[in-house]
Amino acid sequence: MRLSRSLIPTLKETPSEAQIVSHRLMLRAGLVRQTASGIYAWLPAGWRVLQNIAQIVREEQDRIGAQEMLMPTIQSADLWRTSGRYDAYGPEMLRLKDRHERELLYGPTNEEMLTDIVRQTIKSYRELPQALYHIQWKFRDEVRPRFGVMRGREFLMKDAYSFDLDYAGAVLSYRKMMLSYMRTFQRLGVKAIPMEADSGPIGGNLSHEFIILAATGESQVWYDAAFEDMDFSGSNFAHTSEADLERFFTQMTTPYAATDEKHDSAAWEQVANKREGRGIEVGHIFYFGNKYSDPMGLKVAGPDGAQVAPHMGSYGIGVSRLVGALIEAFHDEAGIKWPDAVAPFKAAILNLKVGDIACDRISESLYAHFAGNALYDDREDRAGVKFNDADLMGHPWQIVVGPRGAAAGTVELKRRATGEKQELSVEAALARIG
Ligand code: P5A
Repeated sequence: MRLSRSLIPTLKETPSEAQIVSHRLMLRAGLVRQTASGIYAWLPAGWRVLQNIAQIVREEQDRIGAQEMLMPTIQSADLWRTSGRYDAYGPEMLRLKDRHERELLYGPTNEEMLTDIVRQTIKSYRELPQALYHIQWKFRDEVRPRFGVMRGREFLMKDAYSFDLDYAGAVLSYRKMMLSYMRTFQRLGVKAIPMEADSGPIGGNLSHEFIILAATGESQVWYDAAFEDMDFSGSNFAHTSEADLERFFTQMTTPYAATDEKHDSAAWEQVANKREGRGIEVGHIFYFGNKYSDPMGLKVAGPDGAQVAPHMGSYGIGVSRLVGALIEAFHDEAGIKWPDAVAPFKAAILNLKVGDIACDRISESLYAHFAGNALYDDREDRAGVKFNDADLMGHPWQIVVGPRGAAAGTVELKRRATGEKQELSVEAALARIG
């Protein structure tokens, strides 16, 4: 993208409505704009980040055999009456009426809808297990939308649903999903600790939240320092056997970790290396057995011919919340420091003298080289403005093309994460970026 023709409205001033750093930086870096309370438009750079995160989530869901689909945002109230949740869900649910006075709602989650689809399509235990997911907008009329996209009213969630014949199968599905989540967060460059959690309006009796540590997090967390030393990088869990999965699950759930809701002072006393802090909930998984299959009449023929209600679980990742959470984890005073895996652009090309033949030639050829994955700052602005904006936007690499270097065929390459700068030939710079 050429910055002179892009809608990336960076701001010099700190917007006064933003209380936390990620919200401030999202507005200042031109990633989002609020269009109504708790509702955001994703501008081009923000949308690219959101899609990059969604793609990593998608790949890790696919890796454990979950199937991607897409369900609508608008759902019928009658569907929710069949599970008993239409009234129970309360004022967080946005209720609508169509022109025929039929009651609809903007989906806060999709347990009912998928249970109904599976009820109509799956008849035998031979078709189980099934795991399905979609990445779709949700609406929850939060009392206090705040912190930008972290607690929005409309937000993007990856929600997956599993259907198994029995408890043992459902536990396996749950563990696979936990594994997939750990791999997802690992790829995003953050450490998310699974913590035992209450299941709230989703229901069930086995539930874990995935919490990223951050000073501005909404949850108070208590955890064992053992989590700080855990590292899954380099491990390949693609074909994990049942026994491996059990070992992994035990490893992830044995050290103490809890949020306010589940904190147990007696158990906490026993922890040798205590850590406390604030955290952001980026994912939440649930096993809830027959909570939906029973009332909604989802049954399949079991091996002995008897009709059985499948055991279900649901598994959420806050895709849009993760954009904020990642910025909380990766920033400095100057702006965002995107991890390579999610950055909107791999590199920024800073042409310090637009109109200079050598600067223009090198910048244009670099721009062509990145084939859309670079932001070319071709504005006729001062160098200082370009440096500040590039730091603010957080591209992993900055390639600075100035007249003196350009005449000699060199550029300055800056790594945003470390601040390290090098004067290199164009070829060497490209080789370094890889
Ligand atoms: C699991 C998938 C569910 O809804 N049903 C389908 C289950 N779980 S959850 O914990 O309520 O939500 C899953 C994740 O979505 C994110 N999230 C939000 N993100 C931004 N703004 C919000 N208002 C919001 N509410 C939930 C969280 O990351 C949560 O873990």
